[in-house]
Amino acid sequence: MAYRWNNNLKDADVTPEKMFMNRRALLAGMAAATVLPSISNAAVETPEPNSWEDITSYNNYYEFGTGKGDPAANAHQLTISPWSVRIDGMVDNPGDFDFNDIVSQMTIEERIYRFRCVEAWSMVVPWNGFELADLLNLAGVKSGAKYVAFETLNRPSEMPGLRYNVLDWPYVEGLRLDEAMHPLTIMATGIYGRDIPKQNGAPMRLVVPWKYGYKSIKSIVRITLTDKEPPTSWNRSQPSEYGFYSNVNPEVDHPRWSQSSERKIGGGLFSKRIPTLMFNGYEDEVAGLYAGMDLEKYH
Ligand SMILES: Nc1nc2c(c(=O)[nH]1)N[C@H]1C(S)=C(S)[C@@H](COP(=O)(O)O)O[C@H]1N2
Ligand SMILES: [Mo]
Repeated sequence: MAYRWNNNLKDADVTPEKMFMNRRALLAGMAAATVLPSISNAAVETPEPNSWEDITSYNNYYEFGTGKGDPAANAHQLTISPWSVRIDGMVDNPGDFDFNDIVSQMTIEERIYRFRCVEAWSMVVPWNGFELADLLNLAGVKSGAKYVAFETLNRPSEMPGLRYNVLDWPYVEGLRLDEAMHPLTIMATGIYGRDIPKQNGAPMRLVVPWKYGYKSIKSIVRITLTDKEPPTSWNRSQPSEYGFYSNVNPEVDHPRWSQSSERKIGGGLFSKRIPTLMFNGYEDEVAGLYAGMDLEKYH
């Protein structure tokens, strides 16, 4: 990897408690920062992470119900061991990869990312995980592949929300290959140094910090390399509201509400709306992926 561990994190943002949580990753990050060219944007600071309570009790995971509290109430039913991920399509080594085997071959790091839901709320989450590029390289991406398709588990016996046709199941998402290979794109396997809770997408969920939250597909069982733009669940259900790219963009409103500001969860009654940043604050790192594209058309 050309560079790692870019999260715009300032020393002042890291409380002693959080340092304790993942000293090894933090030290690795600080060491890397001294030898690698810094690509962080000094003007953009990562705010204080949300609490464990906020992150694990206010969720979107429609396979467990559409209410914000439903995933926390219902996801305990999910069996996550054993777990395997099928990687297929345009790869050199297609097959079923055991989750524990994958993790044992990956570099697990902590990254604190801002997270922006399309519903105009946001959170700051200290993820643990590995770069998606490392997993794709393990499978060996064939030349000619242009997109990556992702699929969530579809197990009605453990996911009560699947009986409602709010989306067509299984939940699917997609990225362009260069987005998938970008070093900011991670597979999260933990939060605050603990295993990722089921309501947050155990055992492995995507995190793409410059895109609206729904791109960050949970509990992934299949990853397919393809040369065609894959379907996505939200685009299928409401094509006028949800495009393929779904980059956070304060200038392109959702048809039913403004995307120019957001409310950070956990601020209580007096929480102020804060301005939403282009590409959720990761503009320096990712704007180049979309050079020359009309971001209103390709929203
Ligand atoms: N399989 C699946 N993945 C999903 C969703 C879902 O309903 N099902 N919701 C998405 C949406 S809209 C958001 S905002 C994030 C929420 O992630 P969090 O609950 O960890 O904050 O998960 C995304 N991933
Ligand atoms: Mo969302």
